[in-house]
Amino acid sequence: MNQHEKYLFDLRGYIVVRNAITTAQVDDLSTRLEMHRTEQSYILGSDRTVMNATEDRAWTASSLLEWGGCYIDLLDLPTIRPYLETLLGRNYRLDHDYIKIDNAKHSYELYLHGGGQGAGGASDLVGPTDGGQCYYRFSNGRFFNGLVAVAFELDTVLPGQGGFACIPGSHKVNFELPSDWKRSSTQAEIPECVDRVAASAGDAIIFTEACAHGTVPWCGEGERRTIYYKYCPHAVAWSPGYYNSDNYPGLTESQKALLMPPSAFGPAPEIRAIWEKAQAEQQELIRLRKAQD
Ligand SMILES: O=C(O)CCC(=O)C(=O)O
Repeated sequence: MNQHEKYLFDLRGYIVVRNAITTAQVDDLSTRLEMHRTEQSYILGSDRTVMNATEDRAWTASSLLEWGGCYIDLLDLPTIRPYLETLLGRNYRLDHDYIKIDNAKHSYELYLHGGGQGAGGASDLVGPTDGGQCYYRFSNGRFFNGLVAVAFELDTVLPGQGGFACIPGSHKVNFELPSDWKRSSTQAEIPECVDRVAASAGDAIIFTEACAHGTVPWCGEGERRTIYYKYCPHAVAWSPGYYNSDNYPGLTESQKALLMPPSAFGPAPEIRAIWEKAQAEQQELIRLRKAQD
């Protein structure tokens, strides 16, 4: 992450990384998405607040990682890793992943959520407790973020069509977002202080969840398909469900480390051993339950 990018991220709460994924990677991600989506789908994967069936192995929920190919590669991409290391420190983890599709059929109002230091207010989608999970600060020469989102664009989003929006600088604000600015059902209603971010297929928008953000109501002809991989410092958890790296064969050690459940100790070998024991016990429980049926 170069000096200009650090400056812009600190100033605005987001940056756009151009060509973060190649055309071949966009094609692979796109092909796998089209294989899995249905007429109705506009969100795929999971924010991991919804568990699958109860017989699932160890606390797991749907994940785009099940689709394999470049969905696995996105986990630890060389073009993105240096940004995550700078913004989160060395020990960070993937907390959740999903895809959102904006088109004429599935267009949303802009709902600005997040906001540093609890600025989203008590009713905020991501800050209903104290807002502490949406933290952002820079001190002792480094960034601290409670959640960093990487939004990979599979389609080009031109100015005026829709896409990612945020109030630049709101990750550092000390006042609650005025309630009449929270929701805009049309583009015309969007307050002037909101940045609407155009991007090309293959670009990644990296933003801190502490920046008040949302999606511009879609006015384009085609659609916008965006993949979100969201990362936390190791001791932080947003989702109640954790990944189980056993579900995704062939992962590298560093990919496995990124899927470790949260703890203050990061993916240390002794912590991994505890998690492996928990998984094994869960497997045993599933086996015993099946034997009883
Ligand atoms: O990229 C967007 O449309 C905004 C996504 C969003 O609101 C979120 O990730 O919480």
